[in-house]
Amino acid sequence: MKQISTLCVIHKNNQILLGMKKRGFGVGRWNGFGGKIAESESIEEAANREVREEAGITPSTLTQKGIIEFHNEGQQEILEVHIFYCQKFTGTPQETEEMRPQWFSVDAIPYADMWPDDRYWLPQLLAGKYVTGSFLFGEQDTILKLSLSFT
Ligand code: 6OG
Repeated sequence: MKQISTLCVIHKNNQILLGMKKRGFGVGRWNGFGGKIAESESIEEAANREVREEAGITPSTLTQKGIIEFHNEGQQEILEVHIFYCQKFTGTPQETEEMRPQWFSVDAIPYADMWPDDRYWLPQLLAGKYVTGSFLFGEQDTILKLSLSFT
């Protein structure tokens, strides 16, 4: 089974906006904003909605910048995450029930407190590349295998 999800990287003035996940999947980690697609919306609409819901800002333009598949060892389910990039938005980031947003300099991204895959692709995305790839995770969020290409 394949589950589709979105993840948006917001980049402004040499900083990126990350959210500390306060509950649910990925709790205790900094991540971009995103989540599952609701029925009757496109993937881009979902990406836009998730940024509004989780960060309290409204993207003016969103550009798709990648697709990454996540697999867990011994599990059938595949998570297909569509990566979006946003440089223009309206509003000011607000803490929500799910996320506490904070700006980080691109030179001080808190990779140690993020999903372990991020360090492999986020720098390339910030350099303007389109990211395609997959990760296989084992126990305790260890990466067993990865395959990435940047174009
Ligand atoms: P909810 O469906 O709980 O949002 N996500 C991941 N992000 C990264 N960087 N690495 C992973 O490695 C991820 N797995 C899921 C997708 C889940 C959010 O977390 C992202 C969604 O944006 C396994 O609301």
